Amino acid sequence: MRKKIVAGNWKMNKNMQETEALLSEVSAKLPDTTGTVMVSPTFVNLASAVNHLEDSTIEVIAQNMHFAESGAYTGEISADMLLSIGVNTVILGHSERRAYFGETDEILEKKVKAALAKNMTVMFCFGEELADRKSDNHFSVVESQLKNALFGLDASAWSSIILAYEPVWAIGTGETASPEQAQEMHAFVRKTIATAFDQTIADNVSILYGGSVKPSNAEEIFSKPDVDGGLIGGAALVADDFIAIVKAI
Ligand code: G2H
Repeated sequence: MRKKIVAGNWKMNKNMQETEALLSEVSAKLPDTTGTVMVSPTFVNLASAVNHLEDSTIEVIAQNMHFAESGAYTGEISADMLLSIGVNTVILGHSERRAYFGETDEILEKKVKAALAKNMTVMFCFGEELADRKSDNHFSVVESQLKNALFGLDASAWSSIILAYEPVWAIGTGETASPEQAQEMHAFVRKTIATAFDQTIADNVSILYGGSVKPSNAEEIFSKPDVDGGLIGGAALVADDFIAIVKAI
């Protein structure tokens, strides 16, 4: 069965002391929830975050990883390194990785396969740019992102995949997709997966929405039948805002 998830993507924010402080506040204020709560500090603070949250239900996840096992890849992080500190879920394909670090569908397919080969869970991000939506190409762009990176996987891999639809025009802009736009795309994604694989896989995969989710809009977005929670950027950096969003699932 699919899970309800709220995940905080901290991006390149918070030094070590600030990370500890935010984790303490979030864990102290965490409400009882049937959903899964995840946070993703930067790489340098991941190991201490895992230790800090040892007695918490909050899961610590990574923002990225390299597809190679190990080797001469200066500045990169492998799946084994993440697993060795107790991190077994990784965000892949975030639009900022695609836009600023040249991550193509081909690279992402390799990363997804590398993570799954190590039994990690992948939170795979996808979404169209404003020009795609304006030209009415948003469905075909999303379909090709999913197809290129994920549709070559075995059906069994889907139990280790979480999807996150993040329309690029709504990321960090304050502009949010309407709950109807989110629902429409999430339903389309589920239908596309049902066609490529089967209905059970489509029904069981969690599809999160990301892009300027905040306390004031979370409940309405999460109330849509095909929206299973959110990937939260800016609002995850303020404990009270993040907690309010957790309460909305
Ligand atoms: C989208 C989102 C989290 P924000 O990138 O991944 O960020 O909520 O700041 O738009």
